[in-house]
Amino acid sequence: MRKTSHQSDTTQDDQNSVLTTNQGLPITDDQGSLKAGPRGPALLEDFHLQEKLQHLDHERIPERVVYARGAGAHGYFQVHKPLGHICKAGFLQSPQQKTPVFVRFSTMIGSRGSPDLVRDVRGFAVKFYTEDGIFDLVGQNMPVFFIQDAMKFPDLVHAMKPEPHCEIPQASTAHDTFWDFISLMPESMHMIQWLMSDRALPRSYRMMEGFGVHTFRMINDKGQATFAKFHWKPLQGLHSVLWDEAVKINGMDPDFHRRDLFDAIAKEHYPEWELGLQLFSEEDAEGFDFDILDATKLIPEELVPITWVGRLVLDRNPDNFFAETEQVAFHPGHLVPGIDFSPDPLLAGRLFAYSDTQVNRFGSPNSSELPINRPVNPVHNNQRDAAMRYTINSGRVAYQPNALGGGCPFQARANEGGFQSFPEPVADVKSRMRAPKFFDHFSQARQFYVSQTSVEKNHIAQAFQYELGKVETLSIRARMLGLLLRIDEGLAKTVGEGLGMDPIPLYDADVNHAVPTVAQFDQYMSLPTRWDLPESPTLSMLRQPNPGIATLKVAVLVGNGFDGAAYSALASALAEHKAEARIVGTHLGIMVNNKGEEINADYNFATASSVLFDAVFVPGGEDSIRVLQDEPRALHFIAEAWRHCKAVGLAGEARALLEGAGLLRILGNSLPPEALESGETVARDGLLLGSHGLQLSKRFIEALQVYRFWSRERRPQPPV
Ligand code: HDE
Repeated sequence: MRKTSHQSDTTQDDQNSVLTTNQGLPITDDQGSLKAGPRGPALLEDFHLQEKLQHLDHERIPERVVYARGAGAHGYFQVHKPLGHICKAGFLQSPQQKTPVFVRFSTMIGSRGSPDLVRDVRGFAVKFYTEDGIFDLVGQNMPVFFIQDAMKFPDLVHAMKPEPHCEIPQASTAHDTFWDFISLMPESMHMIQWLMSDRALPRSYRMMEGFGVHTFRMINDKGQATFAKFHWKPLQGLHSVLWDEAVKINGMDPDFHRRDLFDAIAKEHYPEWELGLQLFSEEDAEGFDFDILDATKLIPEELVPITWVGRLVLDRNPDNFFAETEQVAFHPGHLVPGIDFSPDPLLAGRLFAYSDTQVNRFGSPNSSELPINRPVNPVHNNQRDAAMRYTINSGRVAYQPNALGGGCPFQARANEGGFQSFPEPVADVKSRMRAPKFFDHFSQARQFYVSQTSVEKNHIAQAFQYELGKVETLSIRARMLGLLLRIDEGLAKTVGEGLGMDPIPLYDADVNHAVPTVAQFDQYMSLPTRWDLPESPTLSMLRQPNPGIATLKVAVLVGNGFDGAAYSALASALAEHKAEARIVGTHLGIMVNNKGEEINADYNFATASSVLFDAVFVPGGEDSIRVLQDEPRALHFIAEAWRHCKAVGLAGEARALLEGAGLLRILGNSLPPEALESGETVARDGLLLGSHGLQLSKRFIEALQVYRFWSRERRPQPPV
């Protein structure tokens, strides 16, 4: 694989490195400033102190106005089969070719230091360093967006960000200005369904889908165009956490997603995604009920199936967060020959905004020269100068046409790899109107909702109850309930119950709350909901198959004297499936098992919590269980894992913990008494009991594969 240019810029101090100033002057004392005597005033001539302080004073650049919080990784992309018949892009032609990539995942709403597990859409931006230049696919983990037209983007962002008078709340949509805007913006209803779903709380960046959102065009060698929508499917499975977990993870480990990505790559569990394309023609597009230029709509897979065309692998962590993840600059307008835009009016605005925002972030149009942003192929043009120019262009010619420079650099012909915009015919009257199909704001929102399992529907309703419950202005809540009525009556009612309000159809709601403009807006600007759209199972996360348990983390709770055999059986079964056992001990350092063997604890009960793990297992061992029975944090750990519907394995004597964890009361009737006495493996709703190490581990792996046991949500819960 050809190295990307930024790899050659990495420097590392070795053991012989001597501390120098930025001018290369070796420094003898870096511990104190230069003073007139030990107690004397500091001297102005201390250039070393000045240089250090000045550098620190300028170490921050403006964070991204949106998508500021993120994490990135290097990797490569490989196509499965040549795609020349659809797209002539060079990097899509040879399965042998590995194209280097840098990927940055992010949240949209929070600032750079905000926690990872906030309810939000996640950015999924991929920079391909192709031989024909940079291609940026700047997408997200939801296939639709809040708005249809770039004109509304600044309004959306202002409404969504912390309120300007008090800068509250950080990284949350649960406040009045956001819902005020949304309740007056029926086109956002589809995205809002996604945002209230568990998709907005991914378990890991590695376990979420990605979408290019807009319609793009692919062009083959003959100049023929096909419309395309981009999809990324994670091979690690598609998982989310519950809201209750998310809130707690933000406290226990605000870097949960960032750490998870970094650790997985460091352990060589390289995350992978399949790249998929939904390909369709102009005629297909005309037949759809929705407009393919409307970013608030998706194309159901039942209508246009996905063709899986390649594989993305992330296999290298950045060496330096700032130089790579913070300075990477994406732009949807970075294209290569073979890929072009559609005239989506949201995308059009993006084509201006990204280069503009980067001048703000870097203070210069030269950010394309930063190592992480440089293409791997050479750059030749007549652009010169500006702040932080690194390239030293020799010669006196910086214009075109020229004879003094021999005419260089030459324009490339299309058949020599030159980019040519797709010659789309354009002839219409200038106006700010939208095309008619843009006005169906509710049908796909409903289709998304009805395609969810009942568990997912519940979570959506709970999310609305929380978000709207945080809204203080009653008329905003009422307007939102009115809009929800147009998606699903049951949803509107359930949300209303939580708010103590009856949903009222929008016009009445508006009359009641005296917001007449909304009634006008709604009446004239939206088409009625199509109640008959069929379910689309791929819109539901839980209806998708679970590929395996690789990289899932199991907490193993132990005190000294724990059953070494039960632990070893589980640890090796997990390792066989590339999942991990992590020891949570009554203390850090060495824990001793019932055979006198020693094992290092990864966490103690102060540093670990069940929300950081995918499942919990407790080996038996009388001494260990006696201690754990008296450790409220261990009992809470088990009860909470149960409450979050995770697999819970209690080996041998560990079944005694059922009572302290409050589970015996809940399960009493469904567990035959002999199950508690005998060593036979018993499995109930993801609770595994037994004394036979191998048998129990096998059942535990099966439970981990199921991942969550949602029926528990309908049962009484232990008090945690
Ligand atoms: Fe962005 N967006 N965006 N956006 N966006 C930015 O660019 C913008 C939109 C997305 O990891 C900014 O360099 C406008 C849709 C991601 O560095 C800014 C509009 C989608 C990232 C900007 C949109 C995205 C950004 C802020 C509507 C999903 C982070 C910093 C017209 C397909 C990329 C920056 C990274 C970042 C503008 C809409 C995704 C301000 C004007 C739709 C993943 O330029």
